[in-house]
Amino acid sequence: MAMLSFERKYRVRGGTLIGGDLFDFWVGPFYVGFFGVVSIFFTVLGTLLVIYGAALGDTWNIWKINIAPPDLSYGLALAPLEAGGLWQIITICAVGSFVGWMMREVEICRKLGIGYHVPIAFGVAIFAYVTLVVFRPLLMGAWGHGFPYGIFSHLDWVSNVGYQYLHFHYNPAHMLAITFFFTTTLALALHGSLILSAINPQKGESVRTPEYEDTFFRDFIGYSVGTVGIHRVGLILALLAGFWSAVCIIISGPFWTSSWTEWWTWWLDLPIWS
Ligand code: 07D
Ligand code: U10
Repeated sequence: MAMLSFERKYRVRGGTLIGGDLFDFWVGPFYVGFFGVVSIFFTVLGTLLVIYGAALGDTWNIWKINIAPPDLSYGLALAPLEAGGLWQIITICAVGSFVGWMMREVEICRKLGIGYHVPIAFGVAIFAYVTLVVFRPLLMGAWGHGFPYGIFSHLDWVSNVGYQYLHFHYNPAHMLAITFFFTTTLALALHGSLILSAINPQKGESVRTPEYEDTFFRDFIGYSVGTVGIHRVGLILALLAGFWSAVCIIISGPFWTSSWTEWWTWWLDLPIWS
């Protein structure tokens, strides 16, 4: 089917969550929708505020531009614009833009009658971000605990916060998150290479069916998770990576204040040793 004729078939009105027919149209290839407008609004405003914040700072070096959150002394209050207030408004814009983007995905799913897997997956990424800049600062009593918006500055923040707990590698949830991130790349490497090996043959050779893919893994490791299954595995691994990332940072401070190496003394304290 030519691109335009299939677009005509699938681009149906309705399925919107808010506003009815308002903004229920496409601009070129992009669906707009109420949430598209919301997302673009916050993205443009947030970006302009970042540029304004950079102009207030002392560098245009892209690596060093930094929009810092308020000093801890402001607690959970609003801060003056140039003393962290910009960071606070930019954070609102970021959350508005990400959530708008996710809701736009929901509306497109509704139009197409497909599952909500994509917006749910994006929701987990948003959850990790909101944990860093909203939930943890709220629990710790100051917006100053959010991370600064800047390339080097956010790296410095990660390093400093990591060393506040002496050795962040010993954080068990951080271990899990990293394990899931790495396992996700393993799963995608296996899946991408398996698919290409079967459906991208040399000239003159035929494309192989999914049975060949199954058989490769049955011969190789005695088990195949299957063509639908590998996508379930991939999605759940990736979502758990984001989820445990959020957990690893929310427990650092609000629920565990000493070094993460010390957490492991529960092992030495087990009654079986005495
Ligand atoms: C947060 C992203 C959400 C994204 C959204 C969308 C746009 C649009 C558009 C450019 C969750 C954004 C969209 C902006 C842009 C255009 C076109 C995803 C998020 C909503 N660590 N560590 C993690 C490793 C160490 C520390 C996570 C590894 C040290 C702290 C992950 C190592 C110390 C924190 C991770 C390692 C330390 C983390 C990050 C190795 C420092 C966190 C991924 C090999 C001395 C952070 C929730 C993430 C976290 C985090 C990995 C080492 C400290 C698991 C592999 C030992 C303080 N570390 N780390 O969160 O959990 O993804 O945040 O050494 O806060 Mg760590
Ligand atoms: C493909 C395909 C396709 C198919 C296919 C396939 C690719 C076309 C046709 C083929 C695919 C498959 C066959 C599937 C492939 C599978 C994968 C890619 C990977 C899947 C992996 C999983 C589902 C599981 C991953 C699990 C993870 C990441 C979590 C693991 C966690 C741990 C090991 C624990 C880590 C320890 C931590 C964090 C410390 C904290 C500890 C505690 C909280 C308590 C427990 C700890 C102790 C008590 C300490 C003591 C420790 C001990 C004793 C050691 C324990 C050691 C362990 C290892 C557990 O394309 O389509 O179809 O078929």
